[in-house]
Amino acid sequence: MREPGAGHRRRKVLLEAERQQLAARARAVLDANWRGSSTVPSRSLYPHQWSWDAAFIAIGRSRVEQERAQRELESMFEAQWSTGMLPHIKFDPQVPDDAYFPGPGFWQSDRCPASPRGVLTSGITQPPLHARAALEVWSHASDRAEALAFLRRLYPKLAAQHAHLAGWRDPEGHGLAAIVHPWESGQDNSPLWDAELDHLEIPPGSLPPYQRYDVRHADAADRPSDAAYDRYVYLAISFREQRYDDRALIEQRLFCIEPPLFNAIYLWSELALAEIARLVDAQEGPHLVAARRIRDGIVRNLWDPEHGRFLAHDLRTKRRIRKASVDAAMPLLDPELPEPMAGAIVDELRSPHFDPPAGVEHFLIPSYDLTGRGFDRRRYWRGPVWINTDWLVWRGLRQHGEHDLAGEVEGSVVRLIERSGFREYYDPFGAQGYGSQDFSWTAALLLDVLATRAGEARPA
Ligand code: 2M8
Repeated sequence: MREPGAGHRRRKVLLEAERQQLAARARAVLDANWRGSSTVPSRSLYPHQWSWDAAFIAIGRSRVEQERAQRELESMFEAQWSTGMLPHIKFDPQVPDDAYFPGPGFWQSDRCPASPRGVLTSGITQPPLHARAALEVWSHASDRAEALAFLRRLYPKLAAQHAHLAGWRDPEGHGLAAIVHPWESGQDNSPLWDAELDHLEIPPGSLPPYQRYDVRHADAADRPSDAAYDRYVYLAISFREQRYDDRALIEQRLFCIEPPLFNAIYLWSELALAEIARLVDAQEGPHLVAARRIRDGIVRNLWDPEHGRFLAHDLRTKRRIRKASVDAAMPLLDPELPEPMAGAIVDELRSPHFDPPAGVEHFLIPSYDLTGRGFDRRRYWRGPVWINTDWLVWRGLRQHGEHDLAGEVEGSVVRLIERSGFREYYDPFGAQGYGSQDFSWTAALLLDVLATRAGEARPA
């Protein structure tokens, strides 16, 4: 293994004034994206509320403003379906129809009996980071009584969200949750999903004409290809015909995958749910049992001993997807991940798959294997560095005592933002920013990193 920590990647030394200035800029981004009761990920590209974005945003916001952090999560849960499913988008009725595709007219959630009255949403979900976010909001709160009341209001909704995943998304009883669409993964355009999308046959005439609006707000070279979009739309239309009935979505097996990222977050949140249950005088036991099941599912079904790495498991082909992505590092979020597995993740992050030879200026952590077929340094989820996946891995590394690598990831986060602003994603080599500008989770998670660092700098 090579010497870790090329100079440009080490933990960035920040003067207090620089830290405060960066934090003020981050807060200004969040304030500009605030819409009265929630935050848009981006004013141009994503003008509604997104599910896992809301969780990241609440985590960062809780460092500076308890009330808005709570509001962010409570607003998102107004979109929850009676099945417990938390949709991946809650639409803002004030936003014109041609501001985002696919919008509410495409999803037609109001035709589904389980959707919430008077709130238009998508019909699929996203990684369940919300219980963890709620716990973070509570733990940073200055008004503890208000934070406890917030947890009491949210707890049954969070529990229903998890019960939906356990009850409907685990057809094989693996203890894991399966996703039915790349949009559910959060890493929509990752090469991880290529083979499954290629396998989809779109019957002639089944795809209505549609207009992409994303390429009006971002360079087409940064965004998914038209061929990928056709497949996303085809899957969503097939689900719409079934009124997004989970049983049908799972049974069809059009796209049905158990990814490490989704499930590691699910586990991390289930552990948070146990803590929340304790705080609100509910039973923590069922959540600890559920967490154990998810942990066993991850270790039994997603660990590939041959490659020494976690891999997504495809329920259609019954095979693991043998590709390396940042997704594979997420089981570090489990505090009880067996040490040899945690060690294998760290070794892989330091290998040429994610870390080019010393001397080449680069930033951690590319979203996809630098040596893999399909790697693209600028295209959405196919290689660029994303601050949310960096932040998740950073938290996981710290939890496992891997402070050197955590410091390098933190250094990359700070340098990327200093060089290129609050972008949606960044070139792992040139630091150039891509996708949207003034992107909310980039700003929010920087606030968390800076606050963590300030807390550590304070004398005990
Ligand atoms: C991206 O996904 C949306 C679809 O949900 C899109 O491309 O239109 C992804 O990066 C996703 O993870 C994220 O939640 C969303 C909003 O930031 O954008």
